[in-house]
Amino acid sequence: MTHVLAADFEFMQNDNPNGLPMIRGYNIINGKLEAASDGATFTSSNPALLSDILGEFPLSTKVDVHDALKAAKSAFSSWAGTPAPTRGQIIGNMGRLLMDRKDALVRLETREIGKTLKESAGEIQEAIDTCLFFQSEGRRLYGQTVNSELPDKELFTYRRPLGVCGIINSCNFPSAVPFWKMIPAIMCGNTCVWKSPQDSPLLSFALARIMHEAGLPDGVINLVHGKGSGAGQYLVDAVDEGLVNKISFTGSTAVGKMIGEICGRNLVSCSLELGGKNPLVVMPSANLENAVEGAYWAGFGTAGQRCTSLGNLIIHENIYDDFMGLFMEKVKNTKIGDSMRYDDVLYGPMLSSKYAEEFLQSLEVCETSGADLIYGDGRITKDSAPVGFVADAEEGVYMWPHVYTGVTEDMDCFHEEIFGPAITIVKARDFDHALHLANASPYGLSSAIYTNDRLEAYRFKTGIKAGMTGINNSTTGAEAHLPFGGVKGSGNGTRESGIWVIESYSYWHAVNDELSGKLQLAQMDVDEIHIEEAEVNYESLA
Ligand code: UN1
Repeated sequence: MTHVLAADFEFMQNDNPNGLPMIRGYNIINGKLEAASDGATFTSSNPALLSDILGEFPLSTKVDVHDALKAAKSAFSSWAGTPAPTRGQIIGNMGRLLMDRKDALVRLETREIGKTLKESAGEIQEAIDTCLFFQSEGRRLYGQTVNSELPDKELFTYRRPLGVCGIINSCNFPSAVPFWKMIPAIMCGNTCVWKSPQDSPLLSFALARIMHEAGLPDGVINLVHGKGSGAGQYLVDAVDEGLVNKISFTGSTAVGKMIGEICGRNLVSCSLELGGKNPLVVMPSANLENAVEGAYWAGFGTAGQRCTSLGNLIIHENIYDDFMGLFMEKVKNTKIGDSMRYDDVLYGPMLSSKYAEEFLQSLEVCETSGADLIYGDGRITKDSAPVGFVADAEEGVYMWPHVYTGVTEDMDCFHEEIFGPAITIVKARDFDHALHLANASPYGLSSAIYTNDRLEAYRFKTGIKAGMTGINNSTTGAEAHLPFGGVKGSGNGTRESGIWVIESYSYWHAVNDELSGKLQLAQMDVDEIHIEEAEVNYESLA
């Protein structure tokens, strides 16, 4: 039970082919490094080089998750009582430490989940931006003074923390998204149990250590590793046991609905950021080169593994052939490989073998829907690789980019999210048809339109049902100080980021202070002012 600040990383014996270390990882409970109560472990491997093992981590038991919840509960009152500007100062320290260690964290993120170095750098920056934003929010966290309807009485509102927050995120944004959740949570005075994603435990372990180095008191953030069906489920089950005051989850719509049901029956608040089938519309007035760039990046950047990645590409029939000519030229020349070893790759491997398997299964939906596969061949192998592939196919889990055309609204693949490098293309007759198609999936996370017709852009912006819309931009790339989230099947209406997220981690406390020294009844003891009608003839004015 060593304190997290008193120990360096523990290196393990390994056969990693790239000479990179293997780490013994721990849960962090009440500031102490802890193994699983039954000693069970799991490993994390590099999806670009599966024989490179990053570390061994506790497969947390129910006892471990409950220990973490107890630690969060006992740290709560002292943390909630810490002045908000001091909490903000610790968050600012976290941002500065992340800046100092950015290069190492970027390489680690790329090694663990296969994102390109450029994208990992963008993501660590998003975590830094979040810290810098909320550092000064600690000096605001405003309430209001409100006038009373009675004399000698004052009204106030205060933001109060909710208590113990269960944080569950997915490994596709393993640094920005947990920071989107935990930074506002702790800024508001809550404490957290963070169930780290199964496929990015080393990055979570490094980030949680940095949070402690920044001056975070023990027990304010407790890290538990493990599987969604293990530690994640134990954390959600604890809502039924009255041990959790808030769940914040980013992941699939199916799991989100299950969490929403459990929280709902316990009247516990939950933030749910779920799937998307994000539409991008291209209209005839668009700058086609720009639209091709945006659609290509939205579809295949991050190997299509963002919640905001392009799903349905909706192209007006008058420019369909021109657009597709330019678009397919780019798709066919996509550079794919391990960004640690090759420069300028658009995307790397899938996040992990699990994501690769699930992606291949979801491609079957496109096949059985009857969509036309015009490009792509599943997993990249020695014998089947696109021209731009620059890695050794056997070493990692790489996928072809996939393009399906002839997709219509009645097909399952029009409605289902495909988490990976595959887009479904739909032809639109006119603007109204394009808008109808953009609204026709069960999701409503992100959306985009390329047009140079201002009225069309306006009608899209007002007619689309989505949490986010890009005009002449891709579906991805939300900034850290705008509200992030969706409607319909993409979430329960809560938002991450910016000032809006504060609503999700605090409740409003209305306080009245009666200074008159007597009982004054609201609504009943209020002075009534009567209308005194004058003898004036307004009709005579004109
Ligand atoms: C996610 O995929 O869960 O807007 C988050 C974007 C990123 C965040 C994505 N800033 O694409």
